[in-house]
Amino acid sequence: MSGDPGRSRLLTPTSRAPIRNTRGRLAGSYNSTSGVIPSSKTASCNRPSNGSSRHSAINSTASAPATRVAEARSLLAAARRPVIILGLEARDAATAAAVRRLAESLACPVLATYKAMGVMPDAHPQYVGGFTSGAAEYETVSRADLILLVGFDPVELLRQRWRYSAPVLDVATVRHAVHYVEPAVGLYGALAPALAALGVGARPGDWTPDELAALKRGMRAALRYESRGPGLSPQQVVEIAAEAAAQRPALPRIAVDAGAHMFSAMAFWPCAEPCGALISNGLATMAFALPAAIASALHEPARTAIAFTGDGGLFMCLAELSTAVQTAARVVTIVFNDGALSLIDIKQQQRRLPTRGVRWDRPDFAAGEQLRDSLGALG
Ligand SMILES: Cc1ncc(C[n+]2csc(CCOP(=O)(O)OP(=O)(O)O)c2C)c(N)n1
Ligand SMILES: [Mg+2]
Repeated sequence: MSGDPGRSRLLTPTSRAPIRNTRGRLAGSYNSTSGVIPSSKTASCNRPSNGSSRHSAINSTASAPATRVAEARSLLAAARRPVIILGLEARDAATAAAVRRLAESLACPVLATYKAMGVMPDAHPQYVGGFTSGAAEYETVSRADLILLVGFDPVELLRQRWRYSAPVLDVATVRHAVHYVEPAVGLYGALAPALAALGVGARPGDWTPDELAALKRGMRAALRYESRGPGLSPQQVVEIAAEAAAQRPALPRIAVDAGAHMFSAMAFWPCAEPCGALISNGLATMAFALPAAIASALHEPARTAIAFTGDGGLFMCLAELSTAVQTAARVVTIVFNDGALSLIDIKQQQRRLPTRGVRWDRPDFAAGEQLRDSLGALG
């Protein structure tokens, strides 16, 4: 995985086993949330060059009224087992720092939606895992007596019943018109000052470090996926890539496509900073990862970007390999080449439908010398 600038790399894991990671939970999916749950704002990632953020427009909005803050504080003070769930609005640097301070004062577990991954680094002992409106996080969230949503935009999740009875404190830039849950208290406006205000007098509750570590281990175990055939499992591919990436001076940013491979990429890539993983969650379009990785590489030319993509997603935007070469973008493309639209294949099987239109003969992308050489990429 040498980061030879100007040469894009195309890597194909050798797995012949189709990806069947149905234990990973479905997040928002194409056609299922779009148009149903409107997103009022889309937060942007920080510009690393000067630390400022396009998100500042949101953070310059007025703070929540003092009476609301007092209500929120007393809700928090009464809680012994709060849990923090981060959403996409929390990705700017000021909010990420404020989240960390508050979470550490409370010594509570923190979960994050896909787009918010890295706001609390994966390696932090209080970060237990992803929140995808699925089963993996249930063990943690169901133990909470207060759920603190921070910058949580409902566009990211599938529309389904909210499973928890604990009161919700919603700290967001705006009150989202359609939500999964009616909050007990909502603080709407600038996030970082609201979090700082909540932190005044905040103390650790009843969670213990051992309990948090066990919950984190349990969540990772629930997302494990062993290879069932010859070759590497999707999880191994991601872990091998992460090991190689750890040798780089700066951890590459990843961009992840829609599909079954997404579950392993998001669960097993060590995300260390806000926007360290780019994903089209919510609308969840295919063919996102490669162009997003190119954009990342052009934005930060010294930093490698990795596109994790399915073969279906890569086929949709194959010409972008040429863009990567011609713009000298430092991009590594890792294709989960299973010869299928696996996520849809799985859904057909779950509904006992005949397999139709979702499988094809696997091409050998990396050994496809004519394609590779004609693009000027490395295999
Ligand atoms: C533009 C677009 N069309 C259709 C879909 C629905 N969809 C979601 S995942 C998927 C299959 C993706 O296949 P592939 O890229 O090979 O990834 P895999 O599931 O095999 O890992 C499809 C068709 C979508 N998300 N976006
Ligand atoms: Mg596929």
